[in-house]
Amino acid sequence: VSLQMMKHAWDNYKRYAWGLNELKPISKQGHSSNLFGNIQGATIVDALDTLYIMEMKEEFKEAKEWVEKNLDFNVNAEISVFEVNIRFVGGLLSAYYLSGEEVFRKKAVELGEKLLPAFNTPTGIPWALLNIKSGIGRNWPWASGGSSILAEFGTLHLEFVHLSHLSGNPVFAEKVMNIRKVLNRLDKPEGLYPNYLNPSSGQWGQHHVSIGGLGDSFYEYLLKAWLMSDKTDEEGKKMYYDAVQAIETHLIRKSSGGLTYIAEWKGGLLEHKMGHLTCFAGGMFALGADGAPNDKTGHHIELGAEIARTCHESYDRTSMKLGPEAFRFDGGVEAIATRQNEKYYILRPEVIETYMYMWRLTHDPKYRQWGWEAVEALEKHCRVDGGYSGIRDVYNNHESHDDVQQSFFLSETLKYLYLLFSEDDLLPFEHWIFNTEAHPLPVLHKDDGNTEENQK
Ligand code: DMJ
Repeated sequence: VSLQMMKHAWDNYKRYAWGLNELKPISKQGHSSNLFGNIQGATIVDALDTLYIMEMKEEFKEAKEWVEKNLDFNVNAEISVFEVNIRFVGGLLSAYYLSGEEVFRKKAVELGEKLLPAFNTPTGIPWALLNIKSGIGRNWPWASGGSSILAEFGTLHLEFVHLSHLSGNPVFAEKVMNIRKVLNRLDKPEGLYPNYLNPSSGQWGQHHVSIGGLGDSFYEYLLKAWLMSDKTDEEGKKMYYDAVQAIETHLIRKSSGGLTYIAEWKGGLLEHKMGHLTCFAGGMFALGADGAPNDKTGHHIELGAEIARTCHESYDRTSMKLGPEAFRFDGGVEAIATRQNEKYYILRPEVIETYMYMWRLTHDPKYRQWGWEAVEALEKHCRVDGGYSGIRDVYNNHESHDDVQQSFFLSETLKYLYLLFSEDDLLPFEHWIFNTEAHPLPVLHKDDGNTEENQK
C-alpha cells in the first residue's frame, strides 16, 4: 500500500510541480518554501532513496537524471543550514550509498563545501541561515537574542562525518566535533540543554528545553553518532545517556489517566504540552535501549512503548484519527489539542517512525495495527486527486486541506510505513542509521574501511 501511496504522491508531483521544491496538491502547482532559498527540487532529492528502496526503478532513473542536469548550488540563495543538510545532503548521501552512483557523492560534497562558511562565527557554532553565494550567515530574528538553535546546529553530525569519509577531507568532521567541545565546556541547568545558544558569546540564550521542536534531533544525533561509529564514539554515547537521565528526572511525567508524556521546561517551570515532533522520542529511547547503562535496557524499551502509546492516543482522540501538532495534559484534558493553532496535521512522520522502531525492536503486532490505522486515515482524509495534503483541524468532521505535500511525506512518512510492513533485513539497524529525515547512512564499521557495498 505504501508503494501505491508513493506512486500517487510522486506522479502528481511530477505532473504539476516537477523540478520545484514541493507540490500544492489542491491547486495543482509548485510550492516554494523559503527554507531552501532558490535551491530547487527538494521533493526529488528527498524522495530518491524511498524510490530506490521501493524498487521504483523508472522513477529513480528520472530523478537521477534531474539531479545530474538540474540540481544547481551555484545560486544566490539564503538557505536554512539545517533543512538543506538533513534533506539535500542527507538525501544525496543515501542515494549514493544505496545506488553507488558517483553523481550523488559529488553533489553531496559540493553542497557540503557550500555550507562550510556557516561555521565562521567566534565559537564555530554555525549560523541558522546562510547565503550560499556570498557566504554571509545570520540567525533567525526570533531566536533568543541572536541565538543559534540546538536542534539545528546539533543535527549536522551524521552527515558531516560521512562527508569527511567520502571526500577524504577532515574539515567537515572537525566542524561538528568542535560543536560538541563548545557544549561540553558549558554548565547545563539541571543537566539539561537549553534550545538557544549564542554563537558569538558562546552562552546559552533563554533557558527553554524541549525534546520536540528546537531540541529534538540534537538528542537523536548523539545516540545515532555513537551507533554509526560502530559504538566507538564514547563521547556521543555519554552525552546521550546523561541527557536522557536529566530528561527523565525533569521532563517526563505521567498523567492521572496513566499516560506518560514529555513536557517542555521553561526556566524551571513545566509546560504540560507535547508536540507531534516529540513523538519521535519513543523510537529513540527504544533504539538506545541496548546500550543503556546500569541494566536499564528494559526500562528504555518500556519508556519507548509508553511514548508510542501516548502518541497513538493523541491520534485516536481526534475525529480523523490523525494526530494534532501539539497536545496537552492540563485543564482537564489528556493527549488533546486545546488551542486552535495546534490542531493541524501536516503529514508528519514521527508517530509512524516510533511505531516502526517499536515493531522492529519488540515485534508486538499492535504497532503494525496502529500503523495501519494511520494508513487508513491518510487515505481517507489526506489523499486528494492531486496528491496528499495536510489538514487544518483533525478534530473537525470535514477536511480543510492546507494544500501542501511536504517533501518529508515522501522521504519519511511513506518510507517508515514501508519499513513497518517489511522484513527486518531490509536496511537492518546493525548496518544502517536513519538521519532525522529518514535517509539511511551506513554504519562505519571499525574493521572494513570502505566496503559499504557489502552492507546492502
Ligand atoms: C522533518 O524535516 C524532520 O523529521 C525533522 O527532524 C523534523 N521535522 C520534519 C518532519 O516533521
